[in-house]
Amino acid sequence: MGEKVIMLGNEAIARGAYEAGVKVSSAYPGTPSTEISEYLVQYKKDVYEEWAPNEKVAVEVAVGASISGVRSMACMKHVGLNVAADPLYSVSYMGVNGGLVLVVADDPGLYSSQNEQDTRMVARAAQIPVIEPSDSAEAKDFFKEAFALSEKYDRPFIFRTTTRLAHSQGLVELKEREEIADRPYEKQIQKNVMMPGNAKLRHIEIEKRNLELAEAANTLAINKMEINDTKIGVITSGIPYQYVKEALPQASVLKLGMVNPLPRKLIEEFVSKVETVYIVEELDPVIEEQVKSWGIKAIGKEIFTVQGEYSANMLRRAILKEELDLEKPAQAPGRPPILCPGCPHRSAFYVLKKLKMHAAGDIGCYTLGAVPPLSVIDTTMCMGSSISMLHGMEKAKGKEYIKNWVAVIGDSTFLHTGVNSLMNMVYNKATGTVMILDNSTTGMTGHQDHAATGKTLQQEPTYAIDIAGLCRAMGIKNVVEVNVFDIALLEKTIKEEVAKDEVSVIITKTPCVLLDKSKKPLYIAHEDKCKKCGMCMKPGCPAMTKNPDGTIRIDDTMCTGCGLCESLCKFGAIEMVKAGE
Ligand SMILES: Cc1ncc(C[n+]2csc(CCOP(=O)(O)OP(=O)(O)O)c2C)c(N)n1
Repeated sequence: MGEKVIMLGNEAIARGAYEAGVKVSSAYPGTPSTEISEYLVQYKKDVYEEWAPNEKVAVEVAVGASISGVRSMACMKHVGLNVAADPLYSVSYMGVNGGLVLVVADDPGLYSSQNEQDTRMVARAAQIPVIEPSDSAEAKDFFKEAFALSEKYDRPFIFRTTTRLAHSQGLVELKEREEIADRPYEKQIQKNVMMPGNAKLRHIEIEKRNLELAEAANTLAINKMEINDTKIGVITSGIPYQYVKEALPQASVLKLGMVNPLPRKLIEEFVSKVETVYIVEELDPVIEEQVKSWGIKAIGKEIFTVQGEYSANMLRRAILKEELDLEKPAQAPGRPPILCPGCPHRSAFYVLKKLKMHAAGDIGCYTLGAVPPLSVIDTTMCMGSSISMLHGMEKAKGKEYIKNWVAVIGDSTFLHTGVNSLMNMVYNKATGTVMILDNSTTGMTGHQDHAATGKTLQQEPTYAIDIAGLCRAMGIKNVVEVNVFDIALLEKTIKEEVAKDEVSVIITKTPCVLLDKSKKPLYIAHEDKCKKCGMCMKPGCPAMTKNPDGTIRIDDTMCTGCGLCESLCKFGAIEMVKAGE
């Protein structure tokens, strides 16, 4: 018996990777998948792990490692799989050499995402097998199983998790690392060069492999039938299995560890043993539609939602028709999301608002520039899109139309996909202004390093991409770097750059306030000097409040000493009281 420890789902996946003998992992951060790579660092002696600039690159790195003969993986959130869709569909044809598993974390309930897409749909479209664990122990053990199956059937696998699994803890039994010998590399043009003649043959081959796998799924231990009371039979997988066991402890359950392809014979056998079949799956009716297409009567999305997370109570209500008169848990007061006190993004948005600018926004902490009191951002769609959308507006309406517009993008997002959009602006003779809000980190997902921070995932020093130099290398003449808290200079710079009939890039290089742990100055407001003009309140800093008489108070437990309020006060009512030591 190995040691038993409590682990987060993400931690257990990292442990599973270690135990499975994985040698290479590449990832781009994305909640709720980010911590897998961070936990992997503890195994750096045996596993190489890295941050890639985006998910497409991460998947390609993992495919390269697999072809060379080692077990490899890539991690991402669900929308990251869209970025990696191009290699995904083709590696499906190619298959693997060393086992290849892509961890993809879905986010039912949209805790931290821009949509609620279901990775199983993408996997089915790309004909990629999917394994889904229900708790931390399975996260580790099924992950190892995924590598064995990947090699046995020559298929890349997707390991699907959700926020609830990634961020819940459970008991895990540790095992030794399997020492997996590297598979020999063989030059196989037909398998690894996806040009039409080869791909046609591979398509036939993978259809065959998937059928074999679907047959094998009927007897795989990770697909488990639990026959109890046969009045109700539930087909489920992943985290919803836990809700089923809590709400319907007497019911019979078919718990699927592999959700693509489905084990048809096993499902038919299960259905024959029970009276009423329910299919309980969060998000899309992926299992349900297939099962019903086989002529099986089952109840699914007629009574369950396709939105958000499920719960045991929701199942009690829907299946048992229980009128649950539950005491409402105490509600915390609503707190709309806001930028942290001292966040450099606030200063940038304050100036943009003052200039009555519109911004094509992007994904990151700075998306909060869309909400009051800043309300500068008009659009946010997906990573990298701000720059290309601004370009589209200009091409639609002409250069004068975008004179009061900028694109706003973070440093990590710029390197992820923004850089391609900027190339497009230069190439296609755009005149827009792009603001790169460079806070020297991937802030939104919890401070991951990236290609311009000068540190690797293992915190080793490395070459730091020079973002300004990169923009200049594209031929952009107007590349200006500004301290974001120098609001007078920033205002002047924005006015000058948007007036130009050429592409401009303004880089506001000021580190994320949470990165800099040094002691900062503190500011206080002098009530006697305060004229209640409200200027200092405009940027919406959470450290600033009004006294009952309308004068200003600064909460010294929240103030981070950025000085934005002081620079806005014309009456000397805000003063630095404690300089950094
Ligand atoms: C395709 C994709 N991958 C990952 C994410 C998760 N994610 C959201 S914002 C972001 C990057 C934020 O960093 P940055 O652009 O530097 O802005 P900051 O949050 O630091 O202001 C990431 C990785 C996502 N939403 N979409």
